[in-house]
Amino acid sequence: LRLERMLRRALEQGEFELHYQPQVDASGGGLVGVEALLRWHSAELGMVSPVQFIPVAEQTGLIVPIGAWVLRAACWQARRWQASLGRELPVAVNLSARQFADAGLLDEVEAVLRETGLPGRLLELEITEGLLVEDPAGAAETLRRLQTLGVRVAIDDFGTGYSSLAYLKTFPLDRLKMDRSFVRDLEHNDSDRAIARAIVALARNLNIEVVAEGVETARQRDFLAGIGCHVLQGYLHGRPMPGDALAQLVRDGA
Ligand code: G
Ligand code: G
Ligand code: MN
Ligand code: NA
Repeated sequence: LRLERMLRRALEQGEFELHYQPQVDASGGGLVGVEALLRWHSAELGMVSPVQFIPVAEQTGLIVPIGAWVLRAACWQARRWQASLGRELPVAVNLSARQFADAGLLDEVEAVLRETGLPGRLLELEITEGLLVEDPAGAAETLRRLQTLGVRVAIDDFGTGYSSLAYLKTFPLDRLKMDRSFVRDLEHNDSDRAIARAIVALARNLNIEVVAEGVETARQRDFLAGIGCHVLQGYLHGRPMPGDALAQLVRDGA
């Protein structure tokens, strides 16, 4: 309850900030986009991890206004990059189940794109697989409408939830993010290598791009590039960083 009150205040006081983690092309290594990750600098608590406050925000429903802030801030940032860097940098935003189910989501996305002037194709929404399984009909309709806005959709943490492989062909999905639990032990674990290969093969056959998460070593990178994974994200290529730092990275040649 205390945290709920503090989260509400955080939104009013501007204590939230977005950091952006690079996503690079697995074959060339160039920057192809970023994932926006929420940070909370609490006046009282200091830095609080989203792992701690996102669940509270979800339980209390505060994730809806917080998520709306995230969406707007990320789109403005991508728009500013487009203007200042002279190049397009797609931004991926995490959506919680509650936001995805919210009746206002589509109007909100449409309004933010209009307000910022960001082309829909430069916005990607990350959702988890569970939410497709829970309400397939509703999800299909929401995804279809997002697609008409040009907004891309990625399945986050792929392979950890209630997977139904059937939904991969049923829903209009653009990307699949291989969960970092499969990436972590790639060098030592035969099963993880087999799973990674299978995920990439499946996605490629369905024309879905694969992003590997949590890439920390050159060996993981080389293996993933070798099996045909399209995009890599992880500390090897960059930690989540403020928008200005990311712009500097691009100016330095990323
Ligand atoms: O960046 P970090 O490792 O601290 O993120 C931890 C978790 O918080 C991740 O699972 C990530 O998806 C989630 N998260 C980060 N930012 C957001 C956000 O803006 N919205 C939602 N719903 N989840 C987020
Ligand atoms: O659940 P989601 O994929 O949205 O979470 C992304 C989270 O993963 C963020 O909290 C981010 O800080 C974290 N992360 C990003 N790259 C790495 C990495 O290379 N290793 C580890 N352990 N975590 C990472
Ligand atoms: Mn994510
Ligand atoms: Na993930």
